[in-house]
Order: sequence, then structure tokens, then C-alpha cells
Amino acid sequence: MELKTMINVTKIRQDFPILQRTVNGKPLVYFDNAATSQTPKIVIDSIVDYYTNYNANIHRGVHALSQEATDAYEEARIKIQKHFNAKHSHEIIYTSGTTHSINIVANGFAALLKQGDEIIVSALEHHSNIVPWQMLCEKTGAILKVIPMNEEGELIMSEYDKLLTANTKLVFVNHISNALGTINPVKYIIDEAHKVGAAVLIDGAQACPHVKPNVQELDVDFYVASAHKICGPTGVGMLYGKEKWLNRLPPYQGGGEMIAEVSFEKTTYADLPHKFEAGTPHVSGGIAFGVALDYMNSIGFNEIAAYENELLEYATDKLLEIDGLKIYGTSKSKTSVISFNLEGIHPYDVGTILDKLGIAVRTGHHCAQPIMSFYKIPGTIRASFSFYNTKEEIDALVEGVKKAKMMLS
Ligand code: 7TS
Repeated sequence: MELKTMINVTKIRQDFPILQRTVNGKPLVYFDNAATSQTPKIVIDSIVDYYTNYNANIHRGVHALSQEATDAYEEARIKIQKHFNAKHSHEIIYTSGTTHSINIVANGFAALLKQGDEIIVSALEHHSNIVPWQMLCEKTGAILKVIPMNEEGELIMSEYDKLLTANTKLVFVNHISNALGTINPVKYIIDEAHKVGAAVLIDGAQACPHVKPNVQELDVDFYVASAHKICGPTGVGMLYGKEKWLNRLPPYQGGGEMIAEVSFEKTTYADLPHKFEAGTPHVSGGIAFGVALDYMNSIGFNEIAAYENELLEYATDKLLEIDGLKIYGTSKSKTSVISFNLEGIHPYDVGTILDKLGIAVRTGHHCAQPIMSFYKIPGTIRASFSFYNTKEEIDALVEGVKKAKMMLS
């Protein structure tokens, strides 16, 4: 099968220094993109440029370096706002990543929920979109309900409809599952939740590498993501929240930068977005996040999605030719993630052999243990493809899996 490549992969690969390296004497084949994406040189350069030329603390100095750093950081916030189509830039809160963003919202809702209120999660969540809500339930006496999944790895919407009641206060679901790649019907989930007056948080950690979310069109209340999955650095991410919600939620952390005035009698909080941004932030990370979004937009999300779909189809067909190989997550609506196992072989052993061949995949439960329990398996081998991967790399994976099967059977 020839790929109808709409992007120049050879050229794109030159943007990523790490893709030129070898592992165990073999060219690196990086198929762990769902864990973290690789970083283009333009993003790396922006971090070097920051520390070389204008490293300073922001929002507080009158000196030139502080002004330059503040401007660059705030310009990046506007890039993020535009990328996600938020109405206001102060609806974009810088965080350390998706986990942090979710915890800000979960912590905030502790002040708004009472005993007997209901919150809804899905069976397809990453642990970071489960545990903070369980902690919230412990604090408030709220009840956690779960949208079940089917064998294909899809959420069962008729069951979701039944879970929604007048007591539902919050629904939180991922846009795309990290373990299976399923694209969830988030627009339907949001619209139905709003009919009963519930707020919705969408975890976009796995969606943002593949699609350009439009938070106003989705009419979502909160949308969260990590820069490191979108060609940006680790340690930085975003929380989008509708202005009305961010104003209602109390701050998550106290400290410098998030205050209006402090005295020992009473402290008042700063306006948005600073109310949620206590302490010195990851300045270079925020700036680099903006550069990463520019980079991905210069390639184009339609082009990225189309190419990754071709890689997904090609890899699915090739892998299924292997006897005893089972793919988990077979929804028609999925992104370029393939979770699979070889009959009778532990995923970890396959991952170890693939690593010897220079092929990076993730093995294990992918921080989504409820999904593994559903399938009654300890884990899977997960190969996740990005726009800089190639058909030849997939051929190497398929050969590697065949070799692993021969060695381990
Ligand atoms: N939500 C989803 C859907 C994720 O995939 C991840 C990370 C997170 C939240 C947490 O993001 P963080 O940046 O705060 O850590 N997922 C994975 C993964 O699939 N493999 O490694 C990390």
C-alpha cells in the first residue's frame, strides 16, 4: 500500500534532532508518542534563546529582561488562546500539565459540591482523570458514577444518558483515550450534561496531538492539555476554563503572583488568569509551548490527521497478519494508537525485545487500569504514531513483533 502522503515526512524528520540517533546500534523508531512527543529544533532553540538572552522573572521587574520575558510569556498565552479558540486570553491558565490542570478544577469543586451530588467519569480515563475526582468525592460526599465501555473500546452513550440526573454536577471525560485511541463523542457528552445543568471537563491530553480543539464550538466548561504531547517541553500545560467558572472556583495554591493585596487580616486574590498561577512559572516552557503550537499549525492539523490515519490503517492491517495478535480498541473512530498483545506472551517481554531493535513502544497498563480490568489483561503493548513516523518504521515494528513472537513462543 502506497501512502497518499500530504506532508513531506523526510523534511519534517530533519526538524527533530533526536530522530537522527540510534538505539542499540539501530536507527531509533519512536512509537511512544502518546507518552510524550519528540521536540523539534525550533522549540529547543526557543528554550536556549530564553536562557541565553532574556532569562528573568516575569510580571514583577521593571528591567528590560523581565519585560521581554513577560511579553514573550504573555504572547504565548495568546497563541494558546487562539489555538483553542478561547474567547479571552485570561481563560487560559498555565499549569505544569494535564494532571495539574485537572487537580485545580477538582480542588475548586470541593467548595461547590455537597453530599449526594453526582459526578460522572468514563471507563476510558487515564488515572489522572480518575483519582483527583475520587479525592473530591472523599472530601465532599459526592457520588462517582462511571460511563461503561463496550468490547470495541467505545463509551456506551445510552448508559451515559441514564446516568445523567438533576443531581449531576460535573462530567469529565477524555477527548481521546490514551490506552486505546478511541475518539469519544465529546460534543454529545457536553450537550447532554448541559441539559441537566452539569459542567464538563474534557481531558484533551491525547487529542491535542491530532486535532485542533475549538472550545467555544464545543461549548466545553474546562479543557486541559500538556505541552509535551504537542511537540512542546515537559512541565507545562494549560487549563482552559470559561470565565464564569474560573471566577467561581477558589484558587488551588496560595503564594506570590496570585494575590491582589495581602495583609495578616485578609488577602484578596488577583484577577484571572493570575489567581491560578501562584509562584514563578515555567517561563521558558510557556514560551516554548507557543512555539510548538506554531510549529504544528505550520504543518496543519488536517494534514497531520490524514497522514496519521494512513499510518494507523497500514499498521493495523500489517499487525493483524500476525497469528495470535489481538488489537484492543477497534472503534471506527480512533487515532493513531494501537494497543495489542500476542497470545500467551507478556507485553513487557515483547517491549524488551523491541527495545533491543531500537523500537520504542510503551508496555503496561498505560495508567488506565480500569480498561485493562475490563479486558482481563495485565497490560498491552502500545505503539502510537505521530506525523513524523513512516511506513518503513511500521515495517520495522511488524518485523520486530514477528521476531519477538518467534523468540518467546
Ligand atoms: N490524560 C490523558 C488522557 C493522558 O494520556 C495523560 C498522560 C494524562 C492525562 C496526564 O498527562 P501529564 O502530562 O499530566 O502526565 N498519558 C500518558 C501515557 O499515555 N503514557 O504516558 C503518559
